[in-house]
Amino acid sequence: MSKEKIQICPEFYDIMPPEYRDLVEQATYGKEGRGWKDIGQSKELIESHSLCAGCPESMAFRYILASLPNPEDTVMVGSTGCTSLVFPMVAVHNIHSLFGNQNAVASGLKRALSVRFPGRIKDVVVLAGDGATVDIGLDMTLQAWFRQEKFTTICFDNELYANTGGQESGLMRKGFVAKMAPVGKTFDKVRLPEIARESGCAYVVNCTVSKPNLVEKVIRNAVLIAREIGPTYLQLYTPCILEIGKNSMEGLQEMRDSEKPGERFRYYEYVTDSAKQFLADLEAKDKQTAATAIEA
Ligand SMILES: Cc1ncc(C[n+]2csc(CCOP(=O)(O)OP(=O)(O)O)c2C)c(N)n1
Ligand code: SF4
Ligand SMILES: [Mg+2]
Repeated sequence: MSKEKIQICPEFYDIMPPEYRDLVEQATYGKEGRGWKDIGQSKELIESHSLCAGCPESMAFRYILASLPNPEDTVMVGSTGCTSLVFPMVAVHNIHSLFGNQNAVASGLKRALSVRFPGRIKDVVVLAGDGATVDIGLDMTLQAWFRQEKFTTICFDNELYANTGGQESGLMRKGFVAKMAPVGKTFDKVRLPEIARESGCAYVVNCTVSKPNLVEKVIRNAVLIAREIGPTYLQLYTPCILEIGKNSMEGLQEMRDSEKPGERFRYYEYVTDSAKQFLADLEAKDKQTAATAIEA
């Protein structure tokens, strides 16, 4: 695996924006053990992305992109929302799907890739907002899990429809008043992680993106388990600072506050027995590889 797969076509090299050239040349493709610590020297997301200044989604994007175990052979599937503004600026293959259809598109894509590239590992990762995952796309989300489609679904949960100005979503917390939901949410946040567990996901995590090493771990686990065992689901709190009235420096603290014991985003993890065994085998293999490297 190497950067060869994402080289810019020589005929177009001169006219590509310098930021894009940099993106392709500085990505950490082909590097064993890549992770969030590479972010200072590598580039998987153009800095001039179109999210609001300080939006935690940009942080989450960078951690995720840096942590994908197989970026050259990964295709991400996005959906309409703030996240879809970012996809044109990332150095990983991606497809934009009609709002809510992302898990149906990913199902077909994953199957088509296994036919088109037999014997080669191809990972598919859905990344969509809570409106796309839980409201308009809930049918597609659940049906992909029921069918045991082998890909990862990541929901950037900002607890509302941010991109259209702040409407209520199923993941909005009770009582919250948004700019375009003035009455306030009258019922509790839908417990999608629980539904994911009951719908056959092999690995489910609910957390914030405040800790890069944690994001790296859960991304790696989710992608590798989806590849070998079955569907995986990550619900990551990426607060819409604009809607909750925070400034661009306050997103991190908001996440830290929301992950305290008893809060909405305290760490939750569910792992099936077969996925646990898979992770234990993987860890043993990693230790063995490290020990062999030291000996050599
Ligand atoms: C089929 C369709 N329905 C509705 C819309 C309008 N729309 C665009 S973004 C959006 C909300 C996105 O909310 P969410 O998925 O939570 O993402 P966020 O913007 O919060 O990151 C809606 C309803 C659309 N573009 N396409
Ligand atoms: S509207 Fe909210 S979620 Fe969207 S980019 Fe701005 S701060 Fe982020
Ligand atoms: Mg949202």
